[in-house]
Amino acid sequence: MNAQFLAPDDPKWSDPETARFAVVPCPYEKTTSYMKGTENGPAKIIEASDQVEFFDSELGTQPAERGIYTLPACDYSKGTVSDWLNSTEQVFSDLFARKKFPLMLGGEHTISFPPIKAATKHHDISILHFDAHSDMRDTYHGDKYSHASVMRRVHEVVKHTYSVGIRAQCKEEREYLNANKSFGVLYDHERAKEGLSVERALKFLPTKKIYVTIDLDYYSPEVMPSVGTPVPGGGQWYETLHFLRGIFERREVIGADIVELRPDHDKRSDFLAAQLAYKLIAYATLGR
Ligand SMILES: [Mn+2]
Repeated sequence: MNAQFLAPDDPKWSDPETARFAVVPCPYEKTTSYMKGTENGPAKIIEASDQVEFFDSELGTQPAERGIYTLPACDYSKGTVSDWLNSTEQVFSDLFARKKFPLMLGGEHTISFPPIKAATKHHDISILHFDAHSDMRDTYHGDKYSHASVMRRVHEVVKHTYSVGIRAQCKEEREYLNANKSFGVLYDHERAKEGLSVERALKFLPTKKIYVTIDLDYYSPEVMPSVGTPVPGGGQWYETLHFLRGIFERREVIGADIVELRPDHDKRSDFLAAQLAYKLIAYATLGR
């Protein structure tokens, strides 16, 4: 298996010194509650990236020429939750300090917290969050670092967030959201009726810089079946890309992650995740 995302064939496209983009595999899985297997997500996305074209047919450019290198996968085999979160945060803090654009591949959603926390130490950011679930329980099964609590932890370090595609939440999460006006939500029934509006999203993303976290269960299970907790409804490929491009054109996206792929026999999910990863890289080159 190739260890590099996209495996650029020209070595100067994957030189860690000059590359603009750093892909970080984070195969973290400690609290998944339904179907397990997200720890295999990063390797499968990298494997599928072999089939992604360097040329972007929408932009008419080869974003890979800006340089993409892949770090060794973070190691979660030994240690404690706080060791894993701290060591992961350090990896991203170093990348932000070196002015790289990090793209994290998960892993369960908990592992979005370390890169976001690292980002807040280098940039004033708002978070654009795609997910079927709010992930805003204060704790889940007594665990503060459960996948179901990750956005609650994010709210301890970031003031403004906008969540898209939400269609599964508990009463506590709704009350918490209603009481906090700086956390915007586009519920999935609203997306289905009114579509994704860049203008509406930007009202909740007031900072110049944005970090994007994408839990793949945001997507419709028809296009993204291989997730731990699929929920009916959800976004489609192009409507989401058009929306993302609008955000990238209006704000500076400084980093992103794609989490919760649970690979199975259905390779279309792995490929969607790999193509999405490269689209994020492509959009990040717009105007820069
Ligand atoms: Mn999630």
